[in-house]
Amino acid sequence: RVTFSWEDPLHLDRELSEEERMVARTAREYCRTKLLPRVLSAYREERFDREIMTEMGELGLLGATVAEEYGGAGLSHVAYGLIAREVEAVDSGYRSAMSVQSSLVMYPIEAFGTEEQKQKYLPRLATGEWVGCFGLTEPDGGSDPGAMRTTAKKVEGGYLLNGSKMWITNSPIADLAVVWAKLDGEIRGFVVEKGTDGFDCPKIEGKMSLRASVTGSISLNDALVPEDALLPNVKGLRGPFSCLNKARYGISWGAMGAAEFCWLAAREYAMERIVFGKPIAATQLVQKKLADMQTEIALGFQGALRLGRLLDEGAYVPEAISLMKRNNCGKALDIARQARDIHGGNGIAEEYHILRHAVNLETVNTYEGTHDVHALILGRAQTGLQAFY
Ligand code: TGC
Ligand code: FAD
Repeated sequence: RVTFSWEDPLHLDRELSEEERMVARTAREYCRTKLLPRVLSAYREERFDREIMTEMGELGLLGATVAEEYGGAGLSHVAYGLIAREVEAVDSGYRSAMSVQSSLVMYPIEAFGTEEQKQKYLPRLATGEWVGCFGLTEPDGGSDPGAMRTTAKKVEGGYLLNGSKMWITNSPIADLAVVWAKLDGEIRGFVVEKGTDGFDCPKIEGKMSLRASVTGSISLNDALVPEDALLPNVKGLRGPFSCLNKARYGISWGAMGAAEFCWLAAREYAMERIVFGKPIAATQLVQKKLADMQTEIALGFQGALRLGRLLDEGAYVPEAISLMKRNNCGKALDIARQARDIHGGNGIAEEYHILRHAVNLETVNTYEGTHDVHALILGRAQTGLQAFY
């Protein structure tokens, strides 16, 4: 007989395979024992510990869906989502590092690269020996990547890249960048290796959000890359958007992981905090907030799970991905803010972790397509009317 479980009201756990449960356990153990203890100082010091990538690589947490022959884990999209959930329960910045490597760097090389590119890059990225970044956004407006100004020009022996990219996760520590540029007016992907003349990735300092993730820009000044730097098997916006599909899907799990952490912490705090002679958990207003959190998290995970199963079936569902990315990021941000409120003044103290999650989720709600841009994607899909321009 199935009984009500307040922590897992829709019995997500029963929907998972034994392998998926095992992956989730491995990720949870690592995140709680290795990531959680270092996150406060990392956040305070605006620092990303490079060795996190090697640790994740050792556990098979990078390139979860990438084929085993290339060093990936060959797991389901659902398993990848469960990893994102556990990592983001600690910090959205750590999940960023993991999902950029997996979805935005390894995926395009696997999907659009040559056999030589796959053999050269994927095993090193899977172990975390190399770190990658993804350069799509430019300083003049990230929501409209079709308007990018970065160019590639065919020259003797390769391509000359010129332009700049902004807000690029991992770029200052990256060994390679997947850069999107217009070649004869058409968007193409290039793998640019660290050390290329004219290729620089300065760090962006002073972020108030996602401080445990390293973010930089990319500048390309007559950066000459060899002919085999081009990802040959995709042209147009479909290239970068295909990568975003994977990353946005993972974020729909990750954001709920952060929300779940905040909800559980708020419940525990409310049970113990005595005000006006009773636990605040015994007040109607607090119980309503907890019920709202529980409901949105249970629904958010079910939606992410359904989406993962669709992706595992090979369905092409970018609008459904927009729906879940938008819903889960927006709801997670609301939940983190409510959890902060339940914690009263303590909610702003770093050791409670709540405000850090809320402030991180401000970024998560913006990158990979803002909340409103995903509304416009969904609006266009149901009306057939374009509202971007
Ligand atoms: P549109 O006319 O809609 O489409 C142009 C071409 O692209 C194809 N396409 C897709 N293909 C695959 N998957 C998708 N999701 C796709 N969406 C569109 C489409 O079929 C078409 O192909 P073709 O062959 O007909 O030419 O293009 P648009 O310019 O009107 O697009 C508008 C809009 C708003 C949907 C799009 O520009 C958009 O999504 N903007 C948001 C940009 C964004 O999400 N940037 C993210 C940067 S990366 C990042 O933030 C990483 S943070 C990571 C971390 O740290 O975790
Ligand atoms: P803009 O596009 O200038 O949008 C500003 C505001 O205008 C938003 O509210 C938006 O919703 C609204 N808006 C825009 N167009 C419309 C419209 N037609 N109708 C109504 N409202 C509209 N990018 C990468 O390529 N790689 C990365 O690794 C990466 N990592 C990131 C890490 C961090 C910490 C951050 C903050 C960003 C990162 N990004 C990355 C960039 C991110 O994807 C962009 O910030 C995002 O796509 C929004 O672009 P923008 O910041 O230029 O905002």
